[in-house]
Amino acid sequence: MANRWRNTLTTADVTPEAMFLNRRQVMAGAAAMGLGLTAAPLRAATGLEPNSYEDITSYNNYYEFGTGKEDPARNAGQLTTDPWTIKIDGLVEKPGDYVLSDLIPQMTTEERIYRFRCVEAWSMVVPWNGFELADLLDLVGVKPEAQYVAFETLYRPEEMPGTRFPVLDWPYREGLRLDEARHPLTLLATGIYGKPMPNQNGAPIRLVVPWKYGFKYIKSITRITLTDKQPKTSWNMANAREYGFYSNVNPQVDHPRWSQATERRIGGGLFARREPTLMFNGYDEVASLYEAMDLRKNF
Ligand SMILES: Nc1nc2c(c(=O)[nH]1)N[C@H]1C(S)=C(S)[C@@H](COP(=O)(O)O)O[C@H]1N2
Ligand SMILES: [Mo]
Repeated sequence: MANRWRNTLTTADVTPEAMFLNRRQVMAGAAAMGLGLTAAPLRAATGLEPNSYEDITSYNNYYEFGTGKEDPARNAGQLTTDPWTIKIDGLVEKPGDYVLSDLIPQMTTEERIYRFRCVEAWSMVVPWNGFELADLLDLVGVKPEAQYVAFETLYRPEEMPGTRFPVLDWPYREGLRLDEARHPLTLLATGIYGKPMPNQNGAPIRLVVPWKYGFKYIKSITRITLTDKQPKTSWNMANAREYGFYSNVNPQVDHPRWSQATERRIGGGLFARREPTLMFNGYDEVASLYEAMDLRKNF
């Protein structure tokens, strides 16, 4: 695609493991020269040092496995994720049940290190592995009448203890406008840190839309529907006043019950200073998608 988004960073640049090696090398050289150098400037230069694999896979939201942050890691292991098919239907040229293991080799997979901002005012940085949703949409052929993409999570009560409780109207549902879905930042992720997606993070495949709040990142996707109507979405159905369809990260539009101006970075320690939240989570390149819209009304 002509407008593929480019990420010049890989985890090799910024992982704690790489930092450790790098620091050792720098320190060895520095010691020889009698200088007290450390590798700290590398961290500052990127601003995107990923959270540890441990943080990313132990502090989760996945209500099908319980509403506590530790419930998904504890309960999602029982989910069967292989074989996995995704039904792609609605306004597409080639509808069908697509087997994930046949689909992935046809996609250009890569690593993307993105900021992640949950609507609950915490954040992480995650090195995702995945492919652009736009490439899948091109493969199945979107009909000209389509304006939105709707997504559904698997609903399998016997493996999902959290679905016994009517916290949300199962299955979990999400949606994007077609131009958002086609944006080169938007991914379908199949892994983290180069490893297959852990169940608690949405195995085997989940959405990543880095300029939106985390609840848009629907996990364990089994259905993708192209439609001409704005799809129903789980959190909006549960509480339309608190959770809008767009859910773009926006420090100027508070949640009715808390401020969105700042965030707490997971892994920063209990007394770490809160960081300012950035408009569109820092991904300014999406601003043109919303030029004609009042983002207070379309929150
Ligand atoms: N199916 C499903 N997808 C979901 C959720 C969920 O409860 N069920 N929680 C959402 C919320 S609120 C967030 S913050 C992110 C959390 O992703 P993570 O656990 O990988 O950090 O997943 C989103 N996707
Ligand atoms: Mo969230």
